[in-house]
Amino acid sequence: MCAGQQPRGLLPSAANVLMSGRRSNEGLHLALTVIGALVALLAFGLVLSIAPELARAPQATLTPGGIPVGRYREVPNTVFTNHDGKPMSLVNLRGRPVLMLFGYTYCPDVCPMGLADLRRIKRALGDRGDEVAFVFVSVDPERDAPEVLRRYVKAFDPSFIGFTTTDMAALRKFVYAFDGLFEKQPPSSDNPNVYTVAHTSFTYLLDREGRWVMKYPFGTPYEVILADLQRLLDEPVGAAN
Ligand SMILES: [Cu+2]
Repeated sequence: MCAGQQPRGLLPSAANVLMSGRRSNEGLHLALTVIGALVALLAFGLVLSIAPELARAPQATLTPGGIPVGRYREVPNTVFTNHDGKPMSLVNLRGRPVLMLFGYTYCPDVCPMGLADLRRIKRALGDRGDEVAFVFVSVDPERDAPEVLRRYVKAFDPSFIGFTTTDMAALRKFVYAFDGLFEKQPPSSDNPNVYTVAHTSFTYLLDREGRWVMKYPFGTPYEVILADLQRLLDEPVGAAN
């Protein structure tokens, strides 16, 4: 189950709603609808509050729909284990814009939909698709071993990259740096391996220099992200300095 971005203080109560709603599908759906509405309101409010800044920013030509971040935020150089079991960080992807998602391979809904959109974007880019790095960062390292991640991300596209780490503190720091959250939910049965992880469902766009440029709420049409990405690809290297 995937909750959207919530202010930090709200997540535990949202998680409680989800947990108590698990007894009946109706309650669950209501909870998800309420969370969806909150996310939409929050995203709309953020867009409104940032709009004047967007008009002055160098990336003002980016398509409305995403939320500009401003390219000044520090992005941690956290070293993950990639889908091949090798150390890798965002630093290794410099030179290419990055589209990134947080999620987990057992996710029933949001992650498969988000990755399917990344595949649409990759295909729409044609040959230029290879100039972009598509990264899926696991928030469920317990189950998402590199081999599991590899099978999962490669099923969407052979070029997709999976990141995982057993260092939970480092993972939290990384996700928090993107204003993200994740929270493992209690198992729904006696089997401790059957559980969901509530997590932020934004798609993140980084430029060639590894600077965080935009974030897109879940459900943003992939064409919006594609258009921003194409503009980034057309930027001369170092243009946004
Ligand atoms: Cu998910």
